[in-house]
Amino acid sequence: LFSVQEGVEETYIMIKPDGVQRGLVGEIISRFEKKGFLLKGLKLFQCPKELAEEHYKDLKDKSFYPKLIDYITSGPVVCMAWEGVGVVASSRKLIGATNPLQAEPGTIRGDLAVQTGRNVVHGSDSPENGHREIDLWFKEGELCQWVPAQAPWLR
Ligand code: FUP
Repeated sequence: LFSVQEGVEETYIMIKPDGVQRGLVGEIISRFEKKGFLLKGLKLFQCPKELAEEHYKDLKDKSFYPKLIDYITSGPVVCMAWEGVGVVASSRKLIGATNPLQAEPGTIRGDLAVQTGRNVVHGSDSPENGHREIDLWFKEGELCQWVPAQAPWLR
């Protein structure tokens, strides 16, 4: 047994307010846990408007932007940092297409959502954005560096 270090990335995953209100928190966390990624940070958080605007700044000019900001700030979200080999692209696969009606069955959005504007979960779209978003949503001291006991079997 050996530990694979190459290609280790981190990604920011967030359960959006509809996921929290619908009681899907455990189900969604479970999919990342079972896949074998490593949870580095986790909190329930009421997002201030300024933070939502910074997170989605690239979408500022889109017609749906004001509604998106209202949605993300409408109730608590669950913020997570996950680590693993290829975790950014793999998480996007686990999450599924932006429009849940186009998301494959077996993906989180494919199984649990219907509307693009209520698509239950966010995942960073690149390793660079993974770092940017984890820095944005977590303060120093909120992330744990740890090695799980079963690491040799997964990593
Ligand atoms: P994704 O990376 O799958 O979260 O998708 P985007 O970054 O393109 O979009 C971010 C969020 O904007 C989506 F999760 C939902 C919202 N959105 C809309 O409300 N309408 C659209 O047409 C596209 C995105």
